[in-house]
Amino acid sequence: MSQMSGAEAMVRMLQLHGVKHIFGLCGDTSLPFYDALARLDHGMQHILTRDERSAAYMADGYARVSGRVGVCEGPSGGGATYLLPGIVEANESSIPVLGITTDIATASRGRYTLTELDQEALYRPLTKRSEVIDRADRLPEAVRRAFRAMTTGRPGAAPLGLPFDVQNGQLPEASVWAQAELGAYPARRAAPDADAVKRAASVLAAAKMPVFVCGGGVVIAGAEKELGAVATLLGAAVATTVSGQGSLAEDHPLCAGVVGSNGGTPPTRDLLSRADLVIFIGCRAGSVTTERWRYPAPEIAVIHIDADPMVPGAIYKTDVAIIADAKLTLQALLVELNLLKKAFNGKGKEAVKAAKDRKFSEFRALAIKDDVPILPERIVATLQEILPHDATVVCDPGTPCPYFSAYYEFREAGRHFISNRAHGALGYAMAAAVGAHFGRPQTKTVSVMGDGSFGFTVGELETIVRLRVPILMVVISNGSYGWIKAGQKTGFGRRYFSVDFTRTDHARVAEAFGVKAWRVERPEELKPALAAAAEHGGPALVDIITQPLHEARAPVSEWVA
Ligand SMILES: Cc1ncc(C[n+]2csc(CCOP(=O)(O)OP(=O)(O)O)c2C)c(N)n1
Repeated sequence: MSQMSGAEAMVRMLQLHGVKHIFGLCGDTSLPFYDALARLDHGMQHILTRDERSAAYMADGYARVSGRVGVCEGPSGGGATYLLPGIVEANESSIPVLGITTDIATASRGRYTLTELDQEALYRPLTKRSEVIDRADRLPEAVRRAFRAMTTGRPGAAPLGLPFDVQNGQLPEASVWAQAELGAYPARRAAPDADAVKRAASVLAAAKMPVFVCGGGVVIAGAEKELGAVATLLGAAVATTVSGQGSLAEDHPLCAGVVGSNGGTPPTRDLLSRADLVIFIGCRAGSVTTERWRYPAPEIAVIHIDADPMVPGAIYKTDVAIIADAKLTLQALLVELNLLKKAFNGKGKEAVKAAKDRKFSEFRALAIKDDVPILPERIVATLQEILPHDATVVCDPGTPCPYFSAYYEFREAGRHFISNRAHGALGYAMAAAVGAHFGRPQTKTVSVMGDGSFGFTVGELETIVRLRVPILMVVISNGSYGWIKAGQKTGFGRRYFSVDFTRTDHARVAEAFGVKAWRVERPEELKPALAAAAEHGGPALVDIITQPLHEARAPVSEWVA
């Protein structure tokens, strides 16, 4: 029987699952794996990063736009701990990311070996499945297990530890096989219970003003078309969470936009408050979406559709819970609703128009102002003017996330907005935008970051230049950890403490790495600079001296979520 090494088998297993890109950083325990990547003809591109945190965020951004598992890798010890933030974010955001962490040899365990770490235990509470592969001949089934875990049910992350001796061990070639469909998500969709769908249809038929609140689950399930059809039949408004943007095109007459404390505005909150039934889809109804469980009101009637059985009923008493894939459920619901032969009028169009007119007239009044420093509203409006409809915008926490959630209209359904809403760690957007570019290279990818976030991730500019990644980077420069400063202003009597830092010249930093860069201080310079940067064929960065968040009219109702 012909044999291959564990390292070779890992490469082949990734290939068989349709992996095309691996984001990672080298290490001594990874040498056999890297050698197998160097020797074999596999058609995968390895993207060398400058920090494992970035590698995991890249894999996350890649998975979000491509619909495929994102793969990142790093060595034992510091590699495994640095990979962790991105793997946790992906897991909590229901995004399949495979984290390969190479490890010391199994025989060296317990002997104070440099970089030794219990990787299985480290990741176990934070991922769908955590495993360190202890024997080369068990490697193929462990990889298959990880892919099954990541892409079925609620998608999530799965780390795989790959000890040095397992990489060098031998296994039969015949055991190396995969089911390629598990490389994409959601795989093996679960159909809804027919009785529950019937009950949901009758509850919907009795409602006067049903409103959908869609989380990330609609886009993850690729259920945008089905959602549009059901909402149109019902005439029901569709609101989204920050992660749910793209559930419906935002210029659709039924799309109310984002609700919640981060990107929601009083007009959208008022719309939601008028509902007599809320249909949550792929949405955990968490603190941000519901403004700490106040909107919608706790006594509202609820239909909840989710792939995770623990979600419906966690916060709101639920009239009908459907544990299934969102696309299949909406398809079934459309059939049931049509059988009722009823003319529905969910009052969505009028309510959405009134809410949006109010929201955008307030926004436009600020967006045209010539204030110095430049207002965040003006930055959003200018990017809206110059970017193509199919662009992907990746936002960090701070100023970018609420502003783009509230006011940027993503005019195509699907994944065009990305933010790390599970943990909101600073320093996500630059790396996630790199991953998103590799996942969908034919469209423009933009990352919008605070200057705090830029500081977390600046080293990755080298990766971006080395690989000529043509993303547009925008830095909102305000010389402070603005979100926290705003919290000190509103909740702690303006006692500003340890939130300000020196302003960096981000454009010059970028230029030193070889990135084409612009620094913008005056509003009239903004559009020409952003347009030139967006059209520039290579990596580009625009550093914008911006109104500090604590002085802005931010679409944020609570600074502590
Ligand atoms: C890793 C990490 N540490 C701390 C925080 C807490 N935090 C949330 S927003 C914020 C300030 C963000 O500052 P910046 O990136 O400059 O954006 P701004 O708010 O000024 O627009 C901080 C420190 C966080 N989200 N992530």
